[in-house]
Amino acid sequence: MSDTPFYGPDFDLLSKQDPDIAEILLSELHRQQSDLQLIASENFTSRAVLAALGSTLSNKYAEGYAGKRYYGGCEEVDKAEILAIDRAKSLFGAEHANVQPHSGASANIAVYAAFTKPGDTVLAMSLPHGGHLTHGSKVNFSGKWFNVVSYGVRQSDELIDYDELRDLAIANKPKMICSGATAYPSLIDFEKVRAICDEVGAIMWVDAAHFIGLVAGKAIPSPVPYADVVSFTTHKVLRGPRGGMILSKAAHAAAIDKAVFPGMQGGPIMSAVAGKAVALKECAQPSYQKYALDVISNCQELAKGLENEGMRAVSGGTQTHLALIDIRSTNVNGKVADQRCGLAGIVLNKNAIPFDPESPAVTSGIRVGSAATTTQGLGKAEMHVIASFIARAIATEAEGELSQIKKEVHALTSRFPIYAA
Ligand code: DSN
Repeated sequence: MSDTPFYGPDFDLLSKQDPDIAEILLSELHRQQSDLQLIASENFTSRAVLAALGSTLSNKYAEGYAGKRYYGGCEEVDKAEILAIDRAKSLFGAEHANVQPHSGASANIAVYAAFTKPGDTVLAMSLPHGGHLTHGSKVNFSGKWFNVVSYGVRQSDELIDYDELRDLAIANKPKMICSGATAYPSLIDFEKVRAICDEVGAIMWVDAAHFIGLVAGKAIPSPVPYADVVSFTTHKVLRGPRGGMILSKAAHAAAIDKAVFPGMQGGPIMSAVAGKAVALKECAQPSYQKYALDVISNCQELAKGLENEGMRAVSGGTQTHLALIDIRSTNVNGKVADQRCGLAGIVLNKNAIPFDPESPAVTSGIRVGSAATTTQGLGKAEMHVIASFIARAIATEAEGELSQIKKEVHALTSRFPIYAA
């Protein structure tokens, strides 16, 4: 296919063998290239990572760990896993790394398995205040199997209330305290959380999925020196392959490794493990450190732009890669805003704001992130253009105007090509 230089000869082969799937791959590439990707948990991984993902390592079963596998023929994949582990330990200054979790949720299941038993009490951030399903939602294993007590943010400033957290910890004596969220735009005070964990004898677990890329780029403080265990995904700001990872103190290494395999997973996805190694090498470059700083400044600019358009950034702005926007001033709810933006070629998600009067399926907010657009090369000026696109899209249900915005979105993204020839 002449317009798919990115995919190369293997794509030509696929096009002949399975045109249906080839067409989907092509359409998805075009969607990612032309629309604005503002989902805070997404990014554009490098071609080098994609090459590792699409490699023959996908064929290999490697249950166990390097040098202690349950299958023969693991000499080469062992090398990839050892490189990934060494790079993770070096990048984050961690005593131990497990690079096998298939996803963030898988990594979190392993953390529960390593440190708790069903029925134990765990303290974690409530989902409506920005937490995650695996932090105790009643529809998730965490909420079904554990006694999860939730903490939230203060209504006055929408920041974590560490006094409330300490009071809850003293009252409930949790086995483990989880910090980390999917929609919290501010930094977490890990020193304070460590002090609370020490006071009540709890394991300190940080689910760093959202912000670990900013830590890797040395743009925000690291939880690694404080936490017993840090879990995360590798595909958000970190810009690696879809997958998970766990860092821990050396004292917890055996428990973590046993919890991942054979506790929770069988064979690791070795192509993804190799992809993680590639991404970690990229993250150690000075250019990635600049990227991480740019992600934050772009997101701050986007939040300012949306505030200039009359919307309100939760907690007054952002110190990270994501902003949570209260859009009640527009008289449009999150669900409708999400749909209208989608029709205008702006991909974001509706999101509950703290103390949201609307249901989780409707919400009063949107969440925007700058990881992907920053990879694409957009800067501060473009963030203000994006804010005006979002404001115009939310304000109209007219198909003509939404199509017009989409044209302008595509004109903008065409100036910042990704995965180009
Ligand atoms: N689904 C991710 C997010 O969008 O934040 C969290 O796992």
